[in-house]
Amino acid sequence: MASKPPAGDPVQDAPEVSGPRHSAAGLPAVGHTLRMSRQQMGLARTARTLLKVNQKDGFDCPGCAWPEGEDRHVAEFCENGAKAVAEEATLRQVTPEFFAAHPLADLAGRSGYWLGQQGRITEPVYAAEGADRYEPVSWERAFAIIAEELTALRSPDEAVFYTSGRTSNEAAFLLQLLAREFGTNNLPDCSNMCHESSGSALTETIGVGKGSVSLEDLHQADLIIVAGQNPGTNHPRMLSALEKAKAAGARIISVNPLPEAGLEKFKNPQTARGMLQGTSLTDLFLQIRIGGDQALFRLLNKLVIETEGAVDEEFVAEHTHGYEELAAAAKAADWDETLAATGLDRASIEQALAMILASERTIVCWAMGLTQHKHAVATIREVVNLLLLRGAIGRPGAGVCPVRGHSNVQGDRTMGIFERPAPAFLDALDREFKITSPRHHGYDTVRAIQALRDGEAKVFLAMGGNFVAASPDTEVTEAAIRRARLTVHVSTKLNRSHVVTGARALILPTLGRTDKDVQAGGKQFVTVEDSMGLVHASRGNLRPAGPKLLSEPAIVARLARAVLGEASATPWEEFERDYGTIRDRIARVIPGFEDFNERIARPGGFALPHAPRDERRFPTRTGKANFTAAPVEYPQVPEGRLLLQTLRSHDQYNTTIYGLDDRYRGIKGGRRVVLVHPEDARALGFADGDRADLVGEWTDGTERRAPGFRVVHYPTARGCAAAYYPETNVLVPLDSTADVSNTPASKSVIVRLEQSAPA
Ligand SMILES: Nc1nc2c(c(=O)[nH]1)N[C@H]1C(S)=C(S)[C@@H](COP(=O)(O)OP(=O)(O)OC[C@H]3O[C@@H](n4cnc5c(=O)[nH]c(N)nc54)[C@H](O)[C@@H]3O)O[C@H]1N2
Ligand SMILES: Nc1nc2c(c(=O)[nH]1)N[C@H]1C(S)=C(S)[C@@H](COP(=O)(O)OP(=O)(O)OC[C@H]3O[C@@H](n4cnc5c(=O)[nH]c(N)nc54)[C@H](O)[C@@H]3O)O[C@H]1N2
Ligand SMILES: [Mo]
Repeated sequence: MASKPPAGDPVQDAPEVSGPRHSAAGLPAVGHTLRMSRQQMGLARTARTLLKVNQKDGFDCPGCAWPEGEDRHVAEFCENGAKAVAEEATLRQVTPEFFAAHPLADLAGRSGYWLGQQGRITEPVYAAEGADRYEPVSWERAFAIIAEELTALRSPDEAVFYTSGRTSNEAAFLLQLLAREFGTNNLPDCSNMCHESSGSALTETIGVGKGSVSLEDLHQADLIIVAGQNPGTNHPRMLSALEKAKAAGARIISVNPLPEAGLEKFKNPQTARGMLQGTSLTDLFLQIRIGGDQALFRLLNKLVIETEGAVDEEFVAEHTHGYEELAAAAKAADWDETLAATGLDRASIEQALAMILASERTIVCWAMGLTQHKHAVATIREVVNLLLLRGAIGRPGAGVCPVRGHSNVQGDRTMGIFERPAPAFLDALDREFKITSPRHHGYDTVRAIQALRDGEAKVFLAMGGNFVAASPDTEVTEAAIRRARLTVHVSTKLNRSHVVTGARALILPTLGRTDKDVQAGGKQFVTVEDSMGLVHASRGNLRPAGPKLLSEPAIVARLARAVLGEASATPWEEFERDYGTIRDRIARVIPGFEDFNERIARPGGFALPHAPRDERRFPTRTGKANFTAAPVEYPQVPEGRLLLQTLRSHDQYNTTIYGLDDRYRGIKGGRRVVLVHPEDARALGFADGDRADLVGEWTDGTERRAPGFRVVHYPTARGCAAAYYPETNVLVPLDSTADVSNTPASKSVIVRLEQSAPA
């Protein structure tokens, strides 16, 4: 059976609203999954792919970075993982005829949803300077165009190499090697907009910028705090782990401005009982004001310090630094101020404290609700303070758990996709390849946009992702990209970044996770690292969308030969032939990957070392785990304004829109909605169903507008609002970023509502 043709555009955005659900998954999720998959892939391909997701001989789910675990069911898939697979494995195709029929001006008027629904890109295409549309181009010519522009630059630092988080370890390693041989550390990635704040906070406090727990730890925990995360939609398989932990007696606190369905109740589709009854997950819901988490954790830390016997003194004495400083700062924490910052009541904070004190083994999980604020790094450090006080790190059932987004975003960073690489990494790279890597730092995402805007960067190449839609300040970012000499996108599917281009533009179609990858050296596999530092192989098994697609490692290897030419002693051709030879080099450059090829051959892969987790060793500057005592901050919202968070619906993967519903929040058929507490909305003069423009107010006096939203009365925390990304990225000022990590503060945008002009 063939796939169904995509729906037409313009997409009708007419949301219907029925209020939040109280449980996640269950039968509707299974039905929904199968329907979407069949529409994209047909029946046979649906069965073939869904049976291979996250199996030991299968491919890594491109959905999220949650680990697989030992007890894989035959159908170890979740609704949103299946949607990610269907989106990639679709039989719909974007061919040269498509580009002939749709000039750039036409494509620029289409929604991101429509672009994505057109299918897999089948051939490289090129838009010459001044051309009105993309035309087919040979791979040789495409690489020659890139080489021509790159070698014409005055400095290698005028080039930017962006990476999204689906790129395999092998491709990522080659890409950073190419950038550094070429002479730049301009390697921004989606992580700069995502968990950079976690990496910054964890590196400083525990010495390793990654989470310290395994799935087994979650199963053994007494208490799991889930703060600023919506796993029911974004990490559905995490719900099984929470369910298992609960069954073993764990308690769960969720800290969130929104009551999220998955955290309330989980109906496990893998068990009959789960389907019928479901498990209530959250024991205590702290409905916090946006940005109030640092204040909350600071007060909790004060209360822990003041409770006789609550601090793990042995751990603190032996393994930490800076306790006195934290204790002094915590003393100043104040109930009234904390209640104002958090919007919580005293009784619930006391209840949280009691649960923390009753727990021997505590884990804190978090995601974008903590990382995308001005004071995000300070907030995450405060979370670490709590765990250090309780000695809850480096022992079973306890630790930090930043839950990553893209399926290999953590691995890409391990491979050296980083604008501020450690000198030791560069030393090892230089030794192995006999090159001299630049030592000065490169651009992160925000700085790359500023450089493009200011004419200081001229070539932009993206290994996946959707840079213009995912980045903040859409109008500024689009204008910045349009100033580039050349934009290049290595992509599977069409998106907005392909139609907002530099003077010259290339789209290079590539294999995805589900595709079979055969090179001169035979069938290849790639490797990925999940959110818990486990490395394993991923093998696609589907026929690619066409004979002209190249794999990501092949694209980088051929590009490197075109750009670096004879000057490069790196065996790029060999790397393309046989990815095992790339892994041999990774094994020699990156600690933890010794005997990579041998260890990856074992079913299930292997775990990377993590000093705090494995040996309670903290490789920080002080040689100990560091307490920190940043001043407490929380957003100050002027009268008549709301604090807007920009978040994901249930039917999207970042900028990829699967559909127009957000089932768990009771929203159907549209995405231009703004969720506001009924009393706040009424006070501002908006009834449920009214139409409003969101007007962003930034400290420099500039205003940004996102027009035409349906106001939805919704039980969010008071003073707060929520609307979907990327439609609201126009509202996030480019220089509204987190201190230290420079992550766009896309969860704290001050807005006012204005009556929309009649349509
Ligand atoms: N299906 C699906 N899966 C995905 C993705 C997807 O788009 N779709 N994206 C992937 C990626 S790249 C990532 S990074 C993750 C993102 O995973 P999440 O971080 O879960 O994604 P968001 O939708 O941004 O949700 C943020 C959550 O934090 C809450 N929150 C907002 N502000 C605050 C605050 O100030 N304090 C607290 N305590 N909570 C707050 C919001 O109410 C919401 O529940 O998911 C990954 N998985
Ligand atoms: N306002 C606001 N902005 C945000 C966020 C937010 O919460 N609010 N979240 C931020 C976060 S957490 C993230 S991670 C970023 C996401 O930023 P990105 O990672 O840049 O964006 P995605 O939408 O995930 O990219 C989707 C595109 O990737 C391509 N693609 C998919 N699979 C593959 C593959 O296997 N190979 C290649 N080469 N290409 C592939 C497809 O062409 C697809 O259109 O957005 C950030 N932006
Ligand atoms: Mo992310």
